[in-house]
Amino acid sequence: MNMFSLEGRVALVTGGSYGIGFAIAKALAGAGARIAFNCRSNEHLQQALADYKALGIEARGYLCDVTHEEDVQKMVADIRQHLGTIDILVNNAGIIKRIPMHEMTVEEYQQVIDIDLTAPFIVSKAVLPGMMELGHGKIINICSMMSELGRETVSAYAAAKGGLKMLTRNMASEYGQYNIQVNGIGPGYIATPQTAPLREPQPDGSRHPFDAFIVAKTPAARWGTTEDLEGPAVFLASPASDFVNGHILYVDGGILAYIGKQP
Ligand code: NAP
Ligand code: GCO
Repeated sequence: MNMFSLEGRVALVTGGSYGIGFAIAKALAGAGARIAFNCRSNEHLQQALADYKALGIEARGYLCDVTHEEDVQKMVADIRQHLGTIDILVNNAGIIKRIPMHEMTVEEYQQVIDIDLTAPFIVSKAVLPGMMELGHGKIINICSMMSELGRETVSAYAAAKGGLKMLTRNMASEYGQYNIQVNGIGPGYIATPQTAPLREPQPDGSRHPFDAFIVAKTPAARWGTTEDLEGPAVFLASPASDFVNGHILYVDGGILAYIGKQP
């Protein structure tokens, strides 16, 4: 089982202050990795540091917007100085804007693209030289159902996550020769702050229609939890996946395999 060990490894999880990123960082720490994470809000940062500490994890946190290349490079250099060269990068930080495309401004569209697609390029570009020096590395890009499917109001997000799927495959193609594996995790619908608006009860107390829709569309007949992503993340971050490259691992309870229940 030591093929799943991350002892001696240094992991950076972007957007690791809560939600999916926090769960993945917790799992990587549980497998032995030293953890660095970043976010934009000092309030989130301080709360996350306390939350990690409560789990016995001495995480190193950074206030850093992943779209700011200079800040990202400074963060990577500081991690190298205090924890060591980054072995594992999880490009998790992301946002969504749910706006009908004909009503979405170019600025709103661009902000989603900047964070969800360009930032994984920026952060990966900052960590790849160190991984090439090490002679190994793991990059995990957090994709989405929207890497494969569309739906109303999420045009920018789907464009970004579709692009992230191909960025993942291209990075895998370009850096496999350096023993760097680049894969994606495609979560299904996971209960986090990002999807809270899709689950909250209606003003009259009734169930959110999207909540019922997703449960019906999922063979597992439930929303995913952040814990559902922990094992897949450890697998793709560990030597157990050294010959897995360019793969998007969908952790979706079967949504992509299922046509849906007859009404
Ligand atoms: P979330 O609850 O909204 O958390 C997002 C995290 O990213 C927060 O820590 C946030 O902290 C950070 N962040 C956002 N923009 C950032 C930026 N520019 N620079 C640095 N940090 C930033 O989201 P989530 O549900 O955990 O999702 C995490 C990732 O999984 C995203 O890429 C999302 O697209 C993807 N995903 C989510 C689901 C789902 O159902 N929840 C499914 C598939 C994929 P600050 O606001 O403090 O910066
Ligand atoms: C939405 C949801 C989804 C999830 C996730 C699904 O509005 O449809 O936010 O996009 O976040 O990406 O995999």
